[in-house]
Order: sequence, then structure tokens, then C-alpha cells
Amino acid sequence: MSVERPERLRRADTLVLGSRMWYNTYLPRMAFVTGTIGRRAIGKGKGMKPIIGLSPLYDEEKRGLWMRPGYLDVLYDCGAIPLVLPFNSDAVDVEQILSICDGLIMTGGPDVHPSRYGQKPIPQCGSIQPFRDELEYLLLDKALSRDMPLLAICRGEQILNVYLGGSLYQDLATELPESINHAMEPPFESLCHKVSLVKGQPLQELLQVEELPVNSIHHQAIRRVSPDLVPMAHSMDGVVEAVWMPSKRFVWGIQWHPEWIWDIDQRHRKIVQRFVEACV
Ligand SMILES: [Mn+2]
Repeated sequence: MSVERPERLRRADTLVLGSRMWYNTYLPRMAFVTGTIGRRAIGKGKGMKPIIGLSPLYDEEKRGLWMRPGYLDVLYDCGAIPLVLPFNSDAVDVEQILSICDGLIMTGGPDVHPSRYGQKPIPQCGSIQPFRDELEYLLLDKALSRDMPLLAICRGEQILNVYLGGSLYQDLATELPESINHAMEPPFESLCHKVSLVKGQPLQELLQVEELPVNSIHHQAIRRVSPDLVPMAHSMDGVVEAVWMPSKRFVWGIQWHPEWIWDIDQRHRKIVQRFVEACV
């Protein structure tokens, strides 16, 4: 029997599989009353891909928001839908934005303001975008309290560590002169140095190797590791190159950039794939 209903309720039918009668009667009401429940029911439906939010990049010269295609390409390739987030520092808005995401990637970018870990910038500290620090602190607040899977890359890994009470080297060449060169020249889709994986930690268990060649596009790095994080990779100079957060479902930080090298070394694709699986 066909009953005439408002357009928005009919649209909900097409999004959800299963007993039409049940969904027609109850789910649209639940969905519109509580957006989150509706989204969960719809998003987890058969054949639906996880939606991964990405913290946006900002080009100060063009005054434009942008994204490196590699982040999008690897997510598509791993079966997810990337969603570049807006700059928005309203806590309620950010909560709502994250409610339509299944996972979050904290992207690379400029340096975190050293005041976030109780220091003044030294001359070798790079460019800083305080509005990005602000947005990403808010994203971390919300994502960690929701226990949302999080993959934090380069600056993302660094700000995760700072947010959780750790500190950074403002400039490796200045503050750790014995370190190897971590700021490679382009092309970035090539490998620069190796990292050794800590035995028994999730990255080593995933890849089943002791060493992994990576690219390296950073002049800062984790100095004091947050008490909430555990290292899972180091370069040969002892610099922490990957961490994870054991108290959460999936929170990993890596210092290198899989978005440049996922298609030249499958192990880097595998890291992103593992993250996407955690988001399903
Ligand atoms: Mn490095």
C-alpha cells in the first residue's frame, strides 16, 4: 500500500536498505530527531563507504583553502570518501561536522605555535598559522572524546603530541645537530631515510618488518613524548617517527607522508588501509 509522504521522508527510503515498512515508519523520525542516529544507521549500511574528514590546508598567498591530491587519492583507493573540512572554530559546529565523519586525518602543514608547549619561537621555527592550531585543537577535543579513528600525519602527529602534553624540537638542525637530514628535497614521492619499527607495537605487527624506508619532509619532530602516546618507530638518530595512543580505538601518528608514496611502496598504503578499516 502506498501512502503519500513528504519528499524528505521518501528520500530517506532510498538511502537505507532493509525492511521498508520499519524504516518508513520509524527510522526517518529517529533520523530527523537525532541526526547522529540517522547518520549512523545510514552510514553503516551495506555498501556504504566510510567518510574521512581531513583538516584543511590554507594558502596565505592565495588566501585559499586547499588539499594535496595524494590524501584524497589514497583514501579513494582504500575504499573511503575524503571530505575536506572547513575552517570553523565554533565548537558546536565542529561537533556537528564530525558527526557525519567516520574518521579523521590530521594533515601536514606549517609549524605548531611553540606557546602550545610553553616555549617562545626561536628564529629557526617555521611559519605558523594560529587559526589552524585552534581548529585542530578543537578537532582533537571532539574526535578523541568520540573515540573516532584518527590518522595524524607529520604536523598532525606533532600537534597530537603537543595537544596531549608533549613537546617538539622547533628545528632539528638547530636543537639536535647530530640528527640526520629530515628535510628532503623534492620529489617527495621518493624515499629518504629508514625508520626502525618497535617490535610488538601495532605498526610493526601490521607490516611484519623491522625497518621501513620513508620520505621525510619535516624540520621539527617530537621531543618529549606525551604520556598518553607510545612510540612505534624511530629514525636511526633516535627521532620519534611514529606513535599511537593505546587508550583509544585507533589513534596513530606518523612523521612521514604516505600520501606521497602509497603507490610506490604498498606498505604505506597498508597503513592508510588499516586506518580506513578502523573507520568502518
Ligand atoms: Mn624523518
